[in-house]
Amino acid sequence: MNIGIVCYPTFGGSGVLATELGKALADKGHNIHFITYQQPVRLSGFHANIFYHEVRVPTYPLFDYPPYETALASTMVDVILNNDVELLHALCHPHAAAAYMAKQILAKQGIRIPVITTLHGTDITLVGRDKTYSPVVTFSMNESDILTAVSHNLKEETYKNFSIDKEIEVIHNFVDIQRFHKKPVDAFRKLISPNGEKIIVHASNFRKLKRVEDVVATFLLIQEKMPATLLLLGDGPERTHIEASARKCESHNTIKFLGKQEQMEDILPIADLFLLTSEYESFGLAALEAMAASVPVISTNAGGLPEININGFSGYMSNVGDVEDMSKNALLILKDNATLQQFKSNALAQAKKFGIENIVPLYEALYKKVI
Ligand code: GMT
Repeated sequence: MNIGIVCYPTFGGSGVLATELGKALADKGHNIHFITYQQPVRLSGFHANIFYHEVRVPTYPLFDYPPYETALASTMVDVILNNDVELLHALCHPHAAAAYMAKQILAKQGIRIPVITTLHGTDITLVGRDKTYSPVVTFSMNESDILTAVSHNLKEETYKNFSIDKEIEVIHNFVDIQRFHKKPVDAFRKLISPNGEKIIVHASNFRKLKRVEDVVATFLLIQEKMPATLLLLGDGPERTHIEASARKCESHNTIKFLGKQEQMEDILPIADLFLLTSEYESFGLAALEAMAASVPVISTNAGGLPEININGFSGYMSNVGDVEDMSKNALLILKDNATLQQFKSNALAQAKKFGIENIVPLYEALYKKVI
């Protein structure tokens, strides 16, 4: 099939989901056309079936806000006409609205282009719900030929917050186990933890909703009981102030900010524990990637997290903000090597349920159905 994928190219989970899906589909022989304003971060290297079409947004002195969606819809039309694209897969807001526009333009030329829209998270729960966007987001969801959500929780949230008159199919996010299930590099582990300190990792885009301050607070409580090092991966609006307050801690040398990292599969395998303290996650792709690297997860029980993290098996869950409980649970896992190894293998077993080979065929089946 010739498939157009429209997404944000950034480090956010939706960009990762779209890029990994595109790569997996390309490996299965489909032609994938990414239509976005920048090469997606995880789309490195050459693949004969993957094409990247950059959306260029010309500026003009009168435009305070260059019309991105117009440029996006026009690029979609151009790409579809010149590459025999058979369907568009949009990662919801604002891509579904632009896809609707492209679909209507092509309909006038007698060309039918079905649109599949995937709801993944903050596009719905935060941004899309805002009154400024909600009418367009609701309309474009209802006009999509097929709507999918990455968790049951997000499906329910969407029904609760929008007037949706069609079925939402749940297709969970997925992970490429082969990629993350790697042997930890001993030299790297030694560098981070020269005296065998436990390595605790968090990765996010440091938005308020991730509550990274709870990650640091949980870590400090763990550290009262055992030597540990915290690696904070990613960057975003909250990083500056969290970094400033971490510097004031007595043990600031054990908290390391590593910034944005593309090679998560090289870092995660050296970790003993992954912390995800978010106030909300529709799914929590970062936690799934950690589990695929055999890293147990201490998370909140918000949103879709209970659909992936199994309490007492792949890790533990606590109420949002309960850093005491999170640290107690972390210590339960880290208390001895046998327990840690058990949680590590449980985490991997749990991640395997979301293996790419189980999930990608579900999207393929939808594509076939809609074409
Ligand atoms: O929250 C992020 O880090 C980015 C965000 C996005 O919109 O790209 O992630 C959302 O989509 C991911 C992929 O489906 C989900 O795994 C994340 O849980 C979800 N984030 C939230 O809902 C807060």
